[in-house]
Amino acid sequence: MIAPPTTVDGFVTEFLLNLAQDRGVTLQDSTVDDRYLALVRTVRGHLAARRLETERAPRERKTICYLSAEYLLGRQLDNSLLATGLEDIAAEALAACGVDLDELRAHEIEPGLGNGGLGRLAACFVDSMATLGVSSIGYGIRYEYGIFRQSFENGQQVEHPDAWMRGGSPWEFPRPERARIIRFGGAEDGWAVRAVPYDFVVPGYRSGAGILRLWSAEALEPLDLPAFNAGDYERAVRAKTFAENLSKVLYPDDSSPQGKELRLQQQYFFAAASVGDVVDDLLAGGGTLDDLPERAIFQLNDTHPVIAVPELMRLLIDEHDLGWDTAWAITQRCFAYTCHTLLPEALEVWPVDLLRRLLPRHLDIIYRINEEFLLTVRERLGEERVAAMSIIAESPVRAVRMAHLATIAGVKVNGVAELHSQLLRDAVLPDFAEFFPQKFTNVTNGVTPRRFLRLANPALSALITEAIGDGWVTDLERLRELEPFAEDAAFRDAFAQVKAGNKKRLNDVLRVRDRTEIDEEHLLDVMVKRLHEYKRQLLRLLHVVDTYEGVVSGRVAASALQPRAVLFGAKAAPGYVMAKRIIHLINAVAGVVNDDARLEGRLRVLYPANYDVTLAERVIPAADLSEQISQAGKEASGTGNMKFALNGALTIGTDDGANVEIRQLVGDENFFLFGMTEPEVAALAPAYRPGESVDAGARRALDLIASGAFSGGDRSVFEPIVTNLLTEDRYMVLADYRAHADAQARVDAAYADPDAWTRAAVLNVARCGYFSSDRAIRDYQERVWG
Ligand code: 26W
Repeated sequence: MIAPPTTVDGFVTEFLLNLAQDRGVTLQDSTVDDRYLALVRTVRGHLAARRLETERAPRERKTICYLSAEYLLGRQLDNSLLATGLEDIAAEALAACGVDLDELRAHEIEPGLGNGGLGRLAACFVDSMATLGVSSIGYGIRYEYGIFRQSFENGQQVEHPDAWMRGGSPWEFPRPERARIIRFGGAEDGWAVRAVPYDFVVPGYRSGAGILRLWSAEALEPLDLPAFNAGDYERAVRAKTFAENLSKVLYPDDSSPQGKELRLQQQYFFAAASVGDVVDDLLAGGGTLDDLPERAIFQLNDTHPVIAVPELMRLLIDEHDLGWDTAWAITQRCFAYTCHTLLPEALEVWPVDLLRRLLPRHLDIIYRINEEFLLTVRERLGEERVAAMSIIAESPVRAVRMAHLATIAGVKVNGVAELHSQLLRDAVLPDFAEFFPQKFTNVTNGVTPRRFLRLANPALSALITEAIGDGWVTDLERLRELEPFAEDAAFRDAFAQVKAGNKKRLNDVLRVRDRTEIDEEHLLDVMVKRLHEYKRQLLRLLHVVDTYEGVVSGRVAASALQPRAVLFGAKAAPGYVMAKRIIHLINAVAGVVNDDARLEGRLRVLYPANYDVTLAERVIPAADLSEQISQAGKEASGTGNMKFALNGALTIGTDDGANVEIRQLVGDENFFLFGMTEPEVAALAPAYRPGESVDAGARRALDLIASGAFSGGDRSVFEPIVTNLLTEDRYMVLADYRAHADAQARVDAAYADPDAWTRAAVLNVARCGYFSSDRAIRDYQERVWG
């Protein structure tokens, strides 16, 4: 094999060669784009070599096939340089050429092929599997347009297409020779598209590699030539346009499925392509179908790929002539299901009518699986449990409950944090937990320490490495060794300086992308995540408004405020009207508060548009305070919460999701807990009357919003928000208001002693090593993949 360059000179040569051969330019007349693409080529050569090396190594028995409709990857350049150990060589080589590496870094458009937590988790997991040397392949969809780009016009969200591939997609390897045909419909009304895979090499840190295989949809025939020749140009490309629509755009809905036909087509498209790919590989390698469960496991990232279950049955029965029982015995050992939600409305169901039209054979298979399953339910638990456990829901329309199908077919079912897994057993799927007690397990989420600590926070990484060596990058529990340094004044000083430096680094990007900045002396208070009512951005905002009202009404002296910058980052699903109204309100409050001299600049609200992985990498290391304030029992896990704690922010949070485990690890004294617990929420719910006992501070905030103070005197703009809180308040913002405000007061008091604050921050870092996605993957190996 041709060894890629691992010296500065070799790197220079390769880079210049790529400029000349790929871009057809010399260094002198190259554009940033040319230089960026030539650099990617150079680095990609190392990734390819790594991949080949990994493939030649003796195969592990079982390959983990991670099926996910979303991968929120973030930029690739820095991670690739880190993983291959080329960081210093590339920096020196480019410097020698007079090329600005930072400019090339900034040139990369991140592939945003996911909505939020679920998609980012998938990206962390493929990183960890590659690093741990787990034989793995991630399967997904190569969306031409990822999560929309968000801008604000008059404070309101506007969505723009995310053309992330404009300028090419230089990291991927097209694999047209592995293309497959995917068929939809029945015998009479059938149609088909071609699924073409594009491989991204997922480099492990310093060794190993996995691949991410993303499917792109193409028409079987690119052009209807007779139609073209007849002058009907529209009809000539109709089939092509239709086929390409399948992988055209990521659905921007987070947590509320819309039952759209195209979405089901996307799901089947990538699930079928992936299952077929794995089975072909097995047979090509001399394996037999009986070997499949020993050789592969399909990990279902939520219900989006669950149609893979009947697809494997169809493949085994219709194309490989196995009998039903043999096929079912194999299938039942090949899948495992991870649930990522607790919201009932996020559990996917597909109308039977739609399935009958699009995938009639699969519907038949689902019916038979259900029939046989319900027979045993009837026998063991009695007729009265059948309706609740059926895969088929009868109302409001006949529909397939994908979570039931996944649970029946899976070897294991897991939630994503201790509390979530418990609620999954007790509240979401209680009948199934009783029927299959041994199936249910927990794997608490994790995040990759490479991207979210080593790369995002270079200064803290250097400080940690100086103190305890660099083993933490692949063994994050070693952060424990930092604990004694919390008592070391010089270390605390250095730590505080790192935080200050990270605020400067944040400002470097905020100034360019948003023409704004934070005051580097302010406590940086951050709430970044998708905009959803259950996450309760409104709870944070009401307290901001209450604080503002206190000063302008003269009850509180501005000089008494702990200076704070409150930073929000969030996209709303385009059809989620209330979420968009909340975005409008945040921007409106920011406009008024930031302009009011009476606050003496001690309270600032920032809302940079288009929060994405790239911005997260700057915001998280700079944060002092992490807002994790969902209604208890609603956030399955959260992963931002882990990233903040690992970067030395303290959490203000409810007893929800993985917050529970973070608090247990860092200790109560290093965490600002507030609010009702999940059992308290459940107990209050039936009798909750939000308007009846509104806290005085919340009342002042609501009145000020209702008065039109943030809408130029127009009382109608935000009236629906106020009315909703006072009459419905589904997520009990008002019930938790006082507890939240009091916790914020505790934050202020704690921040007034900077040294004590820093001590707590150091302990957060030292005690959160558990939240590495490496640990999560090991847990999957032990508890799920066996
Ligand atoms: C459109 C239907 C739909 C339904 C659910 C789309 C997306 C979902 C996801 C399950 C939502 C999601 O991203 N869940 C998040 O998963 C993270 C990773 O496990 C958790 O940390 C978050 O708490 C959870 O909200």
